[in-house]
Amino acid sequence: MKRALVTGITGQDGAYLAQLLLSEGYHVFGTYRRSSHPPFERLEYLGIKEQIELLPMDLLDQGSILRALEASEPEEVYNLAAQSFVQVSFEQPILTGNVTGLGVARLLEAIRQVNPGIRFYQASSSEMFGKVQSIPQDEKTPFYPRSPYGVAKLYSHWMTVNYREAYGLFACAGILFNHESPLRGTEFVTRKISRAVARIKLGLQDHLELGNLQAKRDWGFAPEYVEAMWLMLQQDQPGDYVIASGGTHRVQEFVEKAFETVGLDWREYVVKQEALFRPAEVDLLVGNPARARRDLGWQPKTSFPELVRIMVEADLARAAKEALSQ
Ligand code: NDP
Ligand code: GDR
Repeated sequence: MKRALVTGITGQDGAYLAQLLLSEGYHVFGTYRRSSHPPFERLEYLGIKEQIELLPMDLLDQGSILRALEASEPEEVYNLAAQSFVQVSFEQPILTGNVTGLGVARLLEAIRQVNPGIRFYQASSSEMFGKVQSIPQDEKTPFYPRSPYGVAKLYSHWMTVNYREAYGLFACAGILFNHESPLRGTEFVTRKISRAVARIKLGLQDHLELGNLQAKRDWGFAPEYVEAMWLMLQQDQPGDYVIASGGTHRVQEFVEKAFETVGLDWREYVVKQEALFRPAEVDLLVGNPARARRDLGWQPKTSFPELVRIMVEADLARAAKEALSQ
């Protein structure tokens, strides 16, 4: 039985990746941070919590990283842990740098020490392209991050490349564009919208506050994107891959489609809130996943309208339960 350690297993991607690895017959270990409130909601939603061996670990604490590696003895490590919210990175740039940037250096050092034969996946991000230098973006596009989060991800991206080149680690960076699902955190724009649309439809909320509606993102479906992570670690050679849908849509289009799904006119409910605009914005992202298609045989399957529908329907089911409990 292959053994894998997933950091950030309590997040959106961690839950879907754990589900995939279990279906591939892995013994799955996952790390969580101590919290005053149980953080395993997503693993419970997918009904897989009991099949995962959970280990306490914080990317700020070197000892806990070493202990998680020693306890799990993994062949593969997927590093999904991060302070991942761009907006918060403007408020907490030092914490974001420490977790999302330096945290990866801590993990790479621990792998080098414990077992340099471990295959390593790093969750790099399209946010590293920031103020894009060419359209569409691929593995050769120069980076120009626009937030403390993007800068921290760029550091961890280059550390992953450097440990591959300097020490021969089998280290891969997946440069993933935005990917969404019913398990997306509620502060990210797609889930904020799908949740609000469902709650407005059922009379639980009366409006939705949003910031910049003109930014364009390349949105895909998260369960498909975690497959690409796994595929990267199954190749003969390590490498970096752009994972994207290849399409791009304005935030406003997501809003329109989501309200349309429940037969409402978005203009009656959406309120612009200046505080939700970012000090520096990423205006346009659109990826070219040709390399992943060629080398990994990976391609996106879920269209933009399907993605919106999946998310709104899942939130309608949740809102119906909420309405019943009131
Ligand atoms: P989430 O925010 O849903 O999950 C982040 C995970 O990191 C959570 O499990 C969180 O734990 C954990 N974490 C946060 N801080 C620490 C810490 N100090 N030590 C250990 N663990 C910590 O992110 P996603 O699942 O959406 O994304 C997964 C990864 O992929 C992230 O690194 C993200 O930056 C990156 N990424 C995501 C994309 C997307 O569109 N979703 C696109 C490109 C990259 P807790 O539950 O306790 O908060
Ligand atoms: P992003 O995702 O910053 O691309 O990072 P997010 O959903 O937060 O923002 C997307 C775009 O929507 C605009 N926007 C709003 N965003 C939020 N969160 N809330 C709002 O009310 C709102 N109104 C407008 C934003 O300005 C932005 O342009 C995500 C994260 O998952 C990162 O971890 C990951 O690396 C990147 O995707 C790829």
